[in-house]
Amino acid sequence: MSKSLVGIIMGSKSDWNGVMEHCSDTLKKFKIKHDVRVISAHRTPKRLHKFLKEAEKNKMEVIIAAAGMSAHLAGVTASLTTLPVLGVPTESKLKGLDSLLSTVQMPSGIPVGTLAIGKAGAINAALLAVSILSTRYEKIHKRLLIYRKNFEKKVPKKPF
Ligand code: RP5
Repeated sequence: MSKSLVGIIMGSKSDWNGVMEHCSDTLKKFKIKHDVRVISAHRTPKRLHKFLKEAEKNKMEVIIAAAGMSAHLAGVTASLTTLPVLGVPTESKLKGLDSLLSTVQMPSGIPVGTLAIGKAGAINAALLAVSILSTRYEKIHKRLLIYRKNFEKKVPKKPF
């Protein structure tokens, strides 16, 4: 599998540290090749169009789009492609509530699979991408089953 199966795009470099880096790290744990780019729906719309053209040409399979504040990146991305788009709202001065609502409140017709705000959402977006890919790639499915087994073991049986 040498092509990038997943694309991670984010509205700003400021979405990387402590947030989207965890999305990338999670995909790395599953040995899933992915592209990481700073692309903003409003600051760099041409970059978004070019990226999606290449993503479709290169048969990318899932796109993860993270943005904060007026976070329309995931929605605009979903409107321009039929690939599944997972949205990660990032934190803001309003604690990410603005980003969450901008990402999740898509009118019917163009869906965005929206995850939690910040780091948890970034990790879960990667894990959801892994689940999507696992229906097609047996190797990824096996890695996901092992991950789940180990994950359960890490949960303590008692709180003290
Ligand atoms: C959004 O605005 C970005 O996704 C980021 O979360 C937020 C702030 O961007 P910067 O001003 O830090 O570049 O477009």
